[in-house]
This record gives sequence, structure tokens and C-alpha cells, in this order.
Amino acid sequence: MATINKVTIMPPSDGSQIDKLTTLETYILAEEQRYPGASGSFSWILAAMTLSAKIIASKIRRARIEDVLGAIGSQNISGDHQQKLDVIANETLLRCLGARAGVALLASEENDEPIILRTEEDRPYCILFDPLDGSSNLDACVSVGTIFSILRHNPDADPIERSLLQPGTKQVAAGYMLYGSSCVFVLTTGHGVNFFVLDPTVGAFMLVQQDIRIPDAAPTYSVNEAYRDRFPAGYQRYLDWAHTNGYSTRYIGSMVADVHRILVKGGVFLYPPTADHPEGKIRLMYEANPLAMIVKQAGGKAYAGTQPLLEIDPHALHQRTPVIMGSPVEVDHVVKHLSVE
Ligand code: FBP
Repeated sequence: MATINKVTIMPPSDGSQIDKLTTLETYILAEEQRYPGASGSFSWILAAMTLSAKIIASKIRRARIEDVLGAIGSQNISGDHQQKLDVIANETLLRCLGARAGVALLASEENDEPIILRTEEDRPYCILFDPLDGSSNLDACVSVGTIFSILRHNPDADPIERSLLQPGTKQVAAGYMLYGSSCVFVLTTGHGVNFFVLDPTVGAFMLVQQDIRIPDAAPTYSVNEAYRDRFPAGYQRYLDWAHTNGYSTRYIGSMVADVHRILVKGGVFLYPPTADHPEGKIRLMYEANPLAMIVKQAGGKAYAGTQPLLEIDPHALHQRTPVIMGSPVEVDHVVKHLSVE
């Protein structure tokens, strides 16, 4: 007989531990019971994220029918060519999250500046997100995803935008929605990682796996090896070592999809600094930090070079960072090769 926060659930007839009757909404409400006196605004925010995911998933499924594929001709602050669906996904999240009273500030990969919604004291949260990670792969029907990070708002921050610039260790929740063969919602609120799948027949995200544990080791690395000669020597040493130790490689080119595979099957994802991106390509605040929180909550590790990634003290909203994350044993192998003089 399973219980989720004192909510007793009848065991499913097929003997599996997960009752397949718990939706993301019921899970969020059960979680809220952990916090007597909770205002409920956190649950409202996650409900807005769920709604956004369903809208974006349906747009992506119909993208070629509705002719919303391709670039719109402008670039975001990071120099990425904005896809039509980047803009659609961004507007969907801004509208759904913007309507939630508990949100003080929003920040998106697609907006140069943060959006200051409410400055009153009792607006507890800031949310940062990448509306559609890997969007340059959309035309090829490759999995893409939305990544989000939730922080407590610091009303004393001056200027108020500085409330967003908190290290990854300060995240109260993080998650991603993967739009692939199925639409997946992966969430941590700091108590392990849970896995929900959208059941299109009922239009709800169903809990399919609780407290996911990343495999400790798996001989698979994920990196754009075409840039190998532009990587610092330590990364090249690691790749030489991996080649002579029977490693395989998998690289989708959508970080959220690569990290999801690693969460399920193990391995290590790397985006090292390169000659043209000496600080790395991946954005710290709304790509690396939320995925690193999820990986760590699942028993993995995350580094920026030899520094624990979540401890980076951010200085800019769209700053980039080198990334090494995944199975603890595999991350240790990479960091060891970086530390060799
Ligand atoms: P955006 O698509 O959000 O700009 O993210 C960057 C990204 O697409 C990652 O998802 C992916 O891991 C990386 O860039 C791929 O970069 P590259 O083409 O240089 O290998």
C-alpha cells in the first residue's frame, strides 16, 4: 500500500509500485502538505508550468501542419537565431507564469532583460527558463525541451534584478519538459527527482517514476567531438582515455535530451570551453543550474571544469559556463583528467 505524504493509495493490480493514478497536479498538492502554512503560490506556479508544457507540446506536435517551423529572422541576446517556436514557447510561458500572483520576476533565454512583474514584499518567487532548448533541431523532429529554475525572490535586492543572480545551490525547484517520443516532465523540489509522462488520452501528466537514481557509472560520453582540437588539453586527455577504455558516445545536440538519456541510462555530458566560447556555450542560469540540480538530486555530479557547478556565484543573467554532468563515476573520470598538470 503506497503513501505519498500520508495520502494512502490503493496498489495497482499489475503489482508495480507506481499507481499510475497520480497526476502532476495531485503530486504537487500532496507535496504542499510538507509545508504547513504554505500559501499555495508555489503549487500555482507548477500548475502554470504544467499548462505551458501541454500547450507547447501540442504546438510542437502540429508544427509542420501549422507551419510554425523555421527561424523568424532575429537573434536573441546569445546570438542564437530565434525559431518561430522559440517565440511561441516563450510567450506561452510568460503568459502562464506571469499570471501567477506569487511571481515577482521572470527571466528567459529569449528576453534580453528580466521581466519585473511585481515588486511587493510578499511575492516569493523568481523563475528563469529556456523556453525551447535545442530548438535549432526542431525542423529535424529531434527532441527539444523547456528547462526551468525556481528561486526565492529577494525583495531587498538592489537593483531588484539582482534577486535573480543567486548560485544554483539556492534553487528551491528545477525541472524540464522534454518534447520527444513522449512528453516528459521531470521535477525536483529538493526531495529527489520525479518523472511524469503526458497521457494524451486524459491530457494529464501521470507519475511514472519516483525518486529516480542516475546509474553510478556507464561508459558513454556525450560531447560535440568535432570541436575536440579546440578543447583545453585536459578534455582531450579524457577523450583519449575514454577511447582506449571502450567508451561509446551519444550526442543529440539538445542538452535537455542528452541529459535526460544520461539520467535514465548513465554516462556523462560535456560542453567544454572552446576557442570561440572560452567560457563555454551553455547558459548557467536557465540551462546548466536547473539540470545540475536535477542530476545531483538523482545522485549524480555537476562541475564547471574543476569547480562544483551549483556553487558558481553568477554575475550576469545570460552568462555561460563549461559543463560536465552525469553519473558520479564518469564525472570523476573527466575532472581527474582536468586536474592533471
Ligand atoms: P539552445 O538551443 O537553447 O540555444 O541551447 C544550446 C544547445 O542547443 C544545447 O541544447 C546543445 O547541447 C548545444 O547547444 C549544442 O551545441 P553544438 O551545436 O555546438 O554542439
